[in-house]
Amino acid sequence: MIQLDRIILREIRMPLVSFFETSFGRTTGRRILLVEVRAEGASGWGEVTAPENPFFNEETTETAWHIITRYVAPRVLHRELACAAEVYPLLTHIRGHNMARGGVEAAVWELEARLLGKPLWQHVGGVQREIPCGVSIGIQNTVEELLEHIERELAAGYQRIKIKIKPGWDVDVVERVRARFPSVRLMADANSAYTLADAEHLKRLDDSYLMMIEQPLAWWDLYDHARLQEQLQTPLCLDECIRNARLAEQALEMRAGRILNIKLGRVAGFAEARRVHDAARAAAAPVWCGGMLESGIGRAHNIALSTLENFVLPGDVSASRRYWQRDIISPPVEVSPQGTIHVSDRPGLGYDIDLDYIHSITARKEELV
Ligand code: OSB
Ligand code: MG
Repeated sequence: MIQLDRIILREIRMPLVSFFETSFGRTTGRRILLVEVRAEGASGWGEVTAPENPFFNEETTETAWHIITRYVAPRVLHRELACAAEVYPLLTHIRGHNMARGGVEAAVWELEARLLGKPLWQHVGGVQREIPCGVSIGIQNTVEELLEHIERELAAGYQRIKIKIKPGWDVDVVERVRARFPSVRLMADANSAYTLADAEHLKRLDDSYLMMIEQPLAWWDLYDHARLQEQLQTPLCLDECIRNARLAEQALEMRAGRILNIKLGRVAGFAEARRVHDAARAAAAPVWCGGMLESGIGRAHNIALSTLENFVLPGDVSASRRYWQRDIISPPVEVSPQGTIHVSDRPGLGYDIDLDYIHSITARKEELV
């Protein structure tokens, strides 16, 4: 049984070591909400993965602050929870805002793991001790710069390269990357930059034998993804569209894609992420773990999630140093020369939280009791 006596919400500001650009815009620094939940004198930590602007989905750092303080905290504080898995159903009355809900939900899982003295990855049902890693490389100013970035990440050992595409930065760029790196495991992510009217253009990507094309069409549109998939040889992978396990089942049933990217925040936490994972496994579809430019706390949660059995493809979970001069956990997340992360056996998150550093970059804080 868990009974939360306090939730502490902090907004931290962290500059990225280099800008990250997707089809919807460029990010140079993050405003991240950290959630600390307390019970029995112990703390659990979570991260809200909502970005600064509502361009990925409907959420932002600001909306998440509002939803957690006003609606999430009152529903979970002081309530007798049999286990962390009970948080999700308590919050379904709140429509959408999965990342806000998921930040709190994941913190409760972490707290529960700590109270049990178990590593979070084992507590959520993980089985893999070492996870395969890829990188997501944003849109660059020139193709030469993109090729240099790819070169560097391959030298570091990463097992697959994902590049961001948008109209005007797509087929030609992919072809040049493919020509330069003929045997690299390569994929492209469009973040909803196209419509079905672009099908003929997107078909040209088939010649570059990508592992998959991620979320080319609208963030809410499974139907058109199915129409597009039937015209493409390259598998589609869904990101934005997969907000819960039922949508995952429907997507796979209607063949809107053959692969799923699972993001903890996007599906409102570990309980639903596991159900999405199980739905994909039942449909024989592989999954991998997506990223949202997380700090070390969200990153550690992504590592735990990636240890589940059907996470068979390299994810967007990579070393802290690719994002931050200094991370808020220690040690920072490191990637082996083989492009893997070794999972920590320590209880909970598996990393120490650098509270002094968090304190120094906190822009606002609220204690909910
Ligand atoms: O679509 O996967 C995405 C970053 C921000 C928003 C959306 C996405 C991404 C990434 C980066 O691809 C993944 C990462 O390195 O954290
Ligand atoms: Mg994506």
